[in-house]
Amino acid sequence: MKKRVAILGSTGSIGKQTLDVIREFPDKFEVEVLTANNNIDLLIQQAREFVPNTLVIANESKYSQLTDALSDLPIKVYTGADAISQVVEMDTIDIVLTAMVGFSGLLPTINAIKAKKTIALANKETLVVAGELIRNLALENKTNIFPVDSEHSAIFQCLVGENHNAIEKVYLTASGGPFRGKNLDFLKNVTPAMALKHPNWDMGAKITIDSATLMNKGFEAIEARWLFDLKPEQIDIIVHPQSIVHSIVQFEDGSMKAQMGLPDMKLPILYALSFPFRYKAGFQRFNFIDYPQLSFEKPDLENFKNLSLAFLAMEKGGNIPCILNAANEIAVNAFLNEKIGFLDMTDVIVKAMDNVSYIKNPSLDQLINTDIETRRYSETLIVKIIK
Ligand code: MN3
Repeated sequence: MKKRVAILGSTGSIGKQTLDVIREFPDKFEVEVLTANNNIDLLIQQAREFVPNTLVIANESKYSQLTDALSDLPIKVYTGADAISQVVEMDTIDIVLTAMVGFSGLLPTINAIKAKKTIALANKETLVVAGELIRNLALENKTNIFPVDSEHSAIFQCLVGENHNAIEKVYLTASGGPFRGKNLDFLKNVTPAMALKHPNWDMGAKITIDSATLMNKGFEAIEARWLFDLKPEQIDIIVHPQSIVHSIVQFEDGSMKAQMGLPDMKLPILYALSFPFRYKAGFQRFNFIDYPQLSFEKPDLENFKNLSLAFLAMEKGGNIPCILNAANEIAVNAFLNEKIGFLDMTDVIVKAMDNVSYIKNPSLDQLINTDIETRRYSETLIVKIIK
């Protein structure tokens, strides 16, 4: 039996790489649903190649163009953000790969879990915003969430076979991003073009900026907390510029297991789809001679304050991680549009965390409101910075 896959966000970086993986294993996987926000040309091309059961284009103004282009194929086409949340409930889906960017991944993921679908989670913001809620929902519905994020896939792979052996600590590795070793004087003049050049990983714009500020690693700490049921103090960040060791688990006897490989997202994507099996794949192999030294160092919290902000948000809990995420989304967007500087992003997030009202045990509705309120507030901060 082939696994029938729904890919939410198929035209983004992870979505495209997931289709690359599926193309390599036509006897193992089948594309059942593809969704995209705007990129209709690529979505049409993907639909022609994989002929899924159903497509969703979030942007309603592109619906008729999409249906016209595919009128010769037996594909159901829907539009709107609500449609994305609804299609994940389809009986014919075995696994939902969530590769949307930011807060938009939350509601479809919740619906997929309620429909008892296995989740391959690439949208880390879902766990940043509502980790506790998602974790409880997954336990309640007896649904597995398999990580696609490379660090979390590494931890997951280290845990296979350990059954009930407790984790003492996890070390999430970080490349350090393109500005490792730089100080605030340098960082204040960083442009979007400079920040979009990541040394090791080829990713979408939003996550590449998050990697440059180290916010991405902070998000990943929160993601790890909820995926693996850890306390904040059990999570450590270690900078490893070569991105070969993808993360490390330390057990209670002191033993450490690491998962290694060349930085290629196709590997964690395949593992999330193929678990518990490993399929023979032709991915490029690691060569020790190319990497005579693997190095490790402490993260620079003085110059990269976003990482500390994420840990602070994780420790405070409640709706603070949701505020962190929403302020960050607005700040990253403003930075990419050259409205604010690289370091201004941190200021926006700090002010939002200080000023948006705190809720200790937020419901889903309260999280949705926190997201809206934080976006609104952050936009007013950006207007002030521009003046
Ligand atoms: Mn990662």
